[in-house]
Amino acid sequence: MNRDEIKKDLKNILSGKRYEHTLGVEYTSACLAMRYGADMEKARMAGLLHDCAKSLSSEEKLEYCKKFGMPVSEYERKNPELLHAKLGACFANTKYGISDPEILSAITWHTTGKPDMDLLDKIVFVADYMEPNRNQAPDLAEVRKLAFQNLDQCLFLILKDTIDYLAGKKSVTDPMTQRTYDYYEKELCSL
Ligand code: DGI
Ligand code: FE
Ligand code: FE
Repeated sequence: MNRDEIKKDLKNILSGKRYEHTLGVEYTSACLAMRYGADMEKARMAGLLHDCAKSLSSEEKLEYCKKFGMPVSEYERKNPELLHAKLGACFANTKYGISDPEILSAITWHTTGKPDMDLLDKIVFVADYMEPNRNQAPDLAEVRKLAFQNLDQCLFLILKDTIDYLAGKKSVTDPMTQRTYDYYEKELCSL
């Protein structure tokens, strides 16, 4: 599908708010790609599709994982919401015809991050958190400024705030979110 066809489909399957968020992540990913010299078209496409599996119920998510033969960790089984990222990459590939591994990787890791992310992974991760329609998260002004100054420091601040937020909700942090945090803590401290 081309971008217009993808947008039309997303408008149909996502709620109005989620669709607006999706467009926000598309634009913000494009801006960060301009700043850091990433491929802008890939950034836009990854931003556009990152939440394409978000509207499925938890049961449907688990069902599709089975269908795609996608392994589900113990933690994901308890928090199926997290699966929208990996499933999003499956749909980007099978339903929307995206085969570019960098785009699929950015969609896959947009919620938890992962250690040693590629530039496009980082861009979509950060854009998802700070796109203009977001207004709940702490430190948003600082995150938005830092995003254009130092992408790794920005990434680390988001991970820290996410882990603090989850601790406040008494939720357990996904092992991958924690590994990502630990990796970037080490990396930034060794500079
Ligand atoms: O899909 P979005 O809402 O746009 O954003 P997202 O894909 O980053 O998902 C955000 C939610 O995911 C937010 O409520 C925090 C949650 N999240 C991120 N890391 C973890 C997590 N939730 C759990 N339970 N564990 C995590 O490690
Ligand atoms: Fe998401
Ligand atoms: Fe999102």
